[in-house]
Amino acid sequence: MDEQVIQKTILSGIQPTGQLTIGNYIGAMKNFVRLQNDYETLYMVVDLHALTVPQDPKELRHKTLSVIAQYISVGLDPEKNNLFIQSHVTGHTELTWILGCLTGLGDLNRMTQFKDKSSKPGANINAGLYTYPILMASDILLYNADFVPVGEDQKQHVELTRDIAMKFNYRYSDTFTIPEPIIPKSGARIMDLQNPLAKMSKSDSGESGRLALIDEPSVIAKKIKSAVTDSGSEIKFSEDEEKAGIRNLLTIYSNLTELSIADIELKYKSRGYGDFKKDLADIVVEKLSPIKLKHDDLMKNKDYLESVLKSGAESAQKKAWKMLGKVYRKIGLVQAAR
Ligand code: ATP
Ligand code: LTN
Repeated sequence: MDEQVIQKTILSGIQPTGQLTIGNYIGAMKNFVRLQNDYETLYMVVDLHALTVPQDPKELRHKTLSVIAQYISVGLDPEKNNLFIQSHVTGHTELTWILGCLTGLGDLNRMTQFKDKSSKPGANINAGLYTYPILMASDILLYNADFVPVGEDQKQHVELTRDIAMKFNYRYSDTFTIPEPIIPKSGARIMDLQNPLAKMSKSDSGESGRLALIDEPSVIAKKIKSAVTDSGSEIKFSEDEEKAGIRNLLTIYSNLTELSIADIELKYKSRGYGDFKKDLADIVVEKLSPIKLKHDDLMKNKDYLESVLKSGAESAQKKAWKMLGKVYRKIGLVQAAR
């Protein structure tokens, strides 16, 4: 008899809140690509999460498709991965309600992302921003994901997901898999090029602080050239606060070339920031140009993107219904006659 190999499940999502940055790539997407061959993988565009900040409807539609195109452009094979849009699958918001009834306000109050986003001047502090982590927990638990590749800033949300899952399992018997985050050792928090003490973010960073995967090569070169460093000149990785700029650039360099920091330091031993930045710009352009070309091409082929999304959502929906049915039964909702 053939032995059936049960693959573990990987799941992650990215918000269509702007153009994907090199931070999203190094912190999360590089791992999405690396893991695609050995696991059952589900990668979503979390459009419902994006609604926690005001969105222009037309732009949101465009950005959502653009993220799917960028998933494929960085190397995710639609034949091997379930690529889909969160709102295409029924179950995420239903489970959010159920898990919300198990989540303490104290837990939500501890979430640093909520504290950061709601303390920004002029922030639109809505209930969605507050309950955001419960929707994320539903995304993960609905598919019994074993591993969740994310950047450092999402670690706390995955921890909350684990707590919610354990609470449910304890109260209603074993139901959910307890997920674990997969966070890269280097590059889990790429910083803003203009303010290297803040995270590079696709919606919060200014234009010159972030490198978009689909930036034009000339724009990339300009942004790297004007990246904030310090008055020193030595290319050296240091934890000192004033060295945050060069430390960030070294991290990007190392992640795109797979050279160790020590090797890069050696290579630039007697050279200055100018030389280093010029080389880094070439490296980033070489890495991102094919991604941009492929993305631009895919965006002209909406029929193809729609076919990818259709099959991704169909297979995700089957899993979601199954899990939601199980949860409904366990908590005592009467099964609907069909
Ligand atoms: P927003 O600015 O809208 O909050 P974002 O740029 O922070 O968005 P998300 O969609 O929230 O990006 O994150 C997608 C994935 O990319 C998550 O796994 C997140 O941890 C990771 N990520 C985001 N920014 C960075 C960064 N600067 N460095 C490393 N990983 C990052
Ligand atoms: N909150 C995440 C995006 C996200 C996510 C998920 C990540 C929503 N649902 C499920 C992993 C698994 C963020 O990066 N801001």
